[in-house]
Amino acid sequence: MYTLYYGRGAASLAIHAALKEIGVPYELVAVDLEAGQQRSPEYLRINPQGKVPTLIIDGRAFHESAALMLMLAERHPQSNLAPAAGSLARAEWYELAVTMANNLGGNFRLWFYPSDIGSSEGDTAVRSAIQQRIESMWATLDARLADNGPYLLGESFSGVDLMLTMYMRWSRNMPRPATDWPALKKYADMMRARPSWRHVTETEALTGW
Ligand SMILES: N[C@@H](CCC(=O)N[C@@H](CS)C(=O)NCC(=O)O)C(=O)O
Repeated sequence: MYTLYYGRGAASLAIHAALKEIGVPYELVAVDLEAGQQRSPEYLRINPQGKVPTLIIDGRAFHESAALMLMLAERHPQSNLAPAAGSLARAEWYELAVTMANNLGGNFRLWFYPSDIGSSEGDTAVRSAIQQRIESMWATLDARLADNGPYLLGESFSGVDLMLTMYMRWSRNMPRPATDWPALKKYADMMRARPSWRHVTETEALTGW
């Protein structure tokens, strides 16, 4: 049994959708980030960094959304989360997961939490640099999907599509959201119609996609 500690629309979103895709039983525990529940002594005991997600697997707590996606794919090889272990498609899948976590994950963290580096939303130079890095990734991924879609791995859906959809959603209030790029817009429409995505959207009561 899995237990996912999640924040609405947060980095837990892709893992929530992945659990739904696998079809295993899981429990959800909401962490109210706005109320600061992630810094409560109880939560810090299972996640000393005070962040979501935390996934409890067989009584042990694990963190980092990309790592959790990798773990779930490994634990459920029959699921649609990743291509066969050892295949070149799996190698490509690892590359995509790590690239997105490093680039989009890192830059979005700075976008939403500028105080991590002693900056603020008013620091236009830093803000614009982060925005450019994120937009450059959208351009790369847009070209990839236009050339060889409809999914990141071409014909087959996989867990990295849940990661990308989550990151794209986070850009919805940015000056140029991911959906400004045509292939990404088509991709978002397809992914948002996916039953697992619709399920997490409803369960987490997300608005504004
Ligand atoms: N690299 C981590 C990032 C986790 C993260 O920054 N989560 C945010 C929500 S998206 C969070 O917990 N924020 C609360 C806080 O930092 O106080 C992951 O992908 O799991």
